[in-house]
Amino acid sequence: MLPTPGPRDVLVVVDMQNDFCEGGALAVSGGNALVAPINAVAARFDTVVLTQDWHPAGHSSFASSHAGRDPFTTIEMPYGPQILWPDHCIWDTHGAAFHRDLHIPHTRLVVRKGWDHPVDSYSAFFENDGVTPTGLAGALREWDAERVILCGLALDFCVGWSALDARRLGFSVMLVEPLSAAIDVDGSLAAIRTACDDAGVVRILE
Ligand code: VGL
Ligand code: ZN
Repeated sequence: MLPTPGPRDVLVVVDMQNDFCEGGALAVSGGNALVAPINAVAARFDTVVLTQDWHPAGHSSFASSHAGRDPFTTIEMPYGPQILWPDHCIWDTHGAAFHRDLHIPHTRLVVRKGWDHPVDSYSAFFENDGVTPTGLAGALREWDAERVILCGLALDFCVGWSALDARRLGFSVMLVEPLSAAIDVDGSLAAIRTACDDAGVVRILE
């Protein structure tokens, strides 16, 4: 069960965008069904942050940017291994827009990530090079946040990586699994659960 939110709790709703929901370019099964319960939970929090995956056309994380490469295969980037994805969340397209029924009018901050052509960004805090900040850590510190509660898409990538970085930054972290859905490529779901458990992320299971 999610505890009653306190004033130093921040809900981070990750990538609830058309391309990650059914019918989208990188659809995560179960995405649409999360919208209503996320709206309901968000209404209980004073502070809500949304993240938005936001890529330029031809982004380096797209398989289509690498001749002969298929989506869901891995290549070596200067910053390490990178899964190649179908083209998705291209800025200013319908796919990059938030789901039309996502309704969190008191959202305090929207963090866009993945906008830099050569570097992908799963985490809401750091790009996939592990060092380039998005700015969210600074905002949370300025707000004197203590605990970060995460949900959204996809559990095994952007939600999970954000949870691990939030722990690394010293926040208490909860990942709400019933308000998240996974892509699950090559064991990615099991891997992120293990990593979260090892890092002290509290996974809320119901
Ligand atoms: C995501 C793959 C590529 C996510 C974003 O939101 O989990 N996954 N871009
Ligand atoms: Zn992306």
